[in-house]
Amino acid sequence: MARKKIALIGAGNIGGTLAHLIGLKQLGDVVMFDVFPGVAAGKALDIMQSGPVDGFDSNMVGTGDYAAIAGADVIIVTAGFPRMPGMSRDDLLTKNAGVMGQVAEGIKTHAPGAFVICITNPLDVMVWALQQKSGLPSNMVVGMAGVLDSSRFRLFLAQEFNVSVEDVTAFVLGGHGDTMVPLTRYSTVAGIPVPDLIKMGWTTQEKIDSIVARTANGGGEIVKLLERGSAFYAPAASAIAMAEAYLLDKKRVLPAAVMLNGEYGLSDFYVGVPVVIGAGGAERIVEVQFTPEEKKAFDASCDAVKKLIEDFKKLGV
Ligand code: TXD
Repeated sequence: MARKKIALIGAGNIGGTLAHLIGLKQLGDVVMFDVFPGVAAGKALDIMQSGPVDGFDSNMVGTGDYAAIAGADVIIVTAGFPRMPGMSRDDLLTKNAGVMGQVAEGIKTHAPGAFVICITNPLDVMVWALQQKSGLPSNMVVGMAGVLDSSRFRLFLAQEFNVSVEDVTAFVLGGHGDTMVPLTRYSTVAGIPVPDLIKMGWTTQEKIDSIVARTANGGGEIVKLLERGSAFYAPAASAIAMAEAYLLDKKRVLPAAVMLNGEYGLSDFYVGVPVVIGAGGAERIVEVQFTPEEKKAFDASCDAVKKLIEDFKKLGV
């Protein structure tokens, strides 16, 4: 069986880390596209030169030509501009909207059969724009944020309980970052829900509240430390988990930004919900029952995403 082909649009910090992980996990060959093709080609060659040491044979190339992504099985999009001092959210929206237009055109023309994972911020509106502009079926275009948010939540919970991260599951919904909605009653240690762990004296509600706040601000905490750029190791690992679920038809249940088509009584925009990812892309959206409090938080998160989409539409890009 021929190796799978994975195209990375954007060869920055996340793009380079994605390529390295794809090699180490032997997921397939890599094409890295960037407006700076030399950066893409340099990273591709550098990573490929680690293959003999680490034992992988992935072919990796860097390019500034969209034709090279032809026939890609998976495309991961990180192309775009980060927010710089003095830039408003609208400035970022306008700039990255333009980028998404080019990326959508490239995908539509050269790899319309791919499973597309968008990472570029502001995530929920960018993945929506990418799907709308490319015209790909919505089950084949998803956004990565929830896997990262829940991974951060799992780490902080594991540290609080002094148990392995492997035994902690976390459940988050809603938009990326600030408006993320963690459902603590569905977050567990080896199946024991967090509210029960509070009753068992393992932690307190106050500690859980501060972990939730730290998780929602997880990206900001890293930006502050790095001073130049944003998180890239955990975001890359998270997108790879989604790509693997698709390529291996694992049918994993992962939180991802997907187009709602009546689920949760909502339609026509992307927001983070649990979804089954397998060979059919986003195969099935999981609709959980909310308590009134959870419903309020989820609605507020959806309203924030919808407002950003409206702002985006007003830009007329
Ligand atoms: O959870 C999440 N979704 C996120 C999102 C977590 C962390 C970071 N998140 C966002 O991912 C971040 O706010 C950015 O919007 C993206 C990519 O982050 P990265 O750290 O990789 O950014 P870089 O290093 O600036 O890389 C961006 C690359 C860079 O090489 C540019 O030259 C390239 O994008 N770029 C383009 N490539 C192709 N086509 C166009 N038009 C283009 N414009 C810039």
